[in-house]
Amino acid sequence: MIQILRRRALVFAFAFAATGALLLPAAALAEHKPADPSKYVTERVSVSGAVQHALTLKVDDLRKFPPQQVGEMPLICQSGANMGKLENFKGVLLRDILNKAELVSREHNDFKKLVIIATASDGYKAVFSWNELFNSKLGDGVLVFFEKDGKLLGDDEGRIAMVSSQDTRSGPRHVKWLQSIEVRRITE
Ligand SMILES: Nc1nc2c(c(=O)[nH]1)N[C@H]1C(S)=C(S)[C@@H](COP(=O)(O)O)O[C@H]1N2
Ligand SMILES: [Mo]
Repeated sequence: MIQILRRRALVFAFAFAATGALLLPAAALAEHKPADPSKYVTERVSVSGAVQHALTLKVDDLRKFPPQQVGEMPLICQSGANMGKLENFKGVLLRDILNKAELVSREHNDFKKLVIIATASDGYKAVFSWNELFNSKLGDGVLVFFEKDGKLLGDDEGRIAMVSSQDTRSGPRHVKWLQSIEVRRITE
């Protein structure tokens, strides 16, 4: 009897280890490249929170802002790994979008407390501060983009994405499938 139980325990242990070995690499892969990216594709991005005018922008609405074109920039993961390049893409400044939405400021020091949270449809998030976007050169490189090589963005990151092109490691704030931009006052 004890032997049978031992054998069962062994079988369970093997089954557990084998499932783990299969699931772990799948989970690691899914973190970067989902099997079916089409379910994450976003057709519009919302702008909400501490703004005078909440916005919902489709690609055609984004085309109405002053265009920004980037020839190429390196994509470097948070780990330091080289992920290749982002090339020949077109977008608009996140700053221009926020200016259209008009940030809410009730008193002189409110802007310093604003954070801007970019969220993707897979739950991925990146954060900016008001000072980064409006009070530093970094803000000149923060783009919401929607075109590559003159074409709409593919399912792997589109139709709307974002990048902070002057970041040392540019992967983390390359937000694929951008869904929302939320302005929050950190004391709230
Ligand atoms: N929506 C979303 N954007 C994301 C990610 C993600 O998981 N979801 N991963 C980030 C990371 S960690 C990197 S390095 C870059 C490049 O990823 P890629 O090579 O899969 O395009 O995308 C970034 N943008
Ligand atoms: Mo990354």
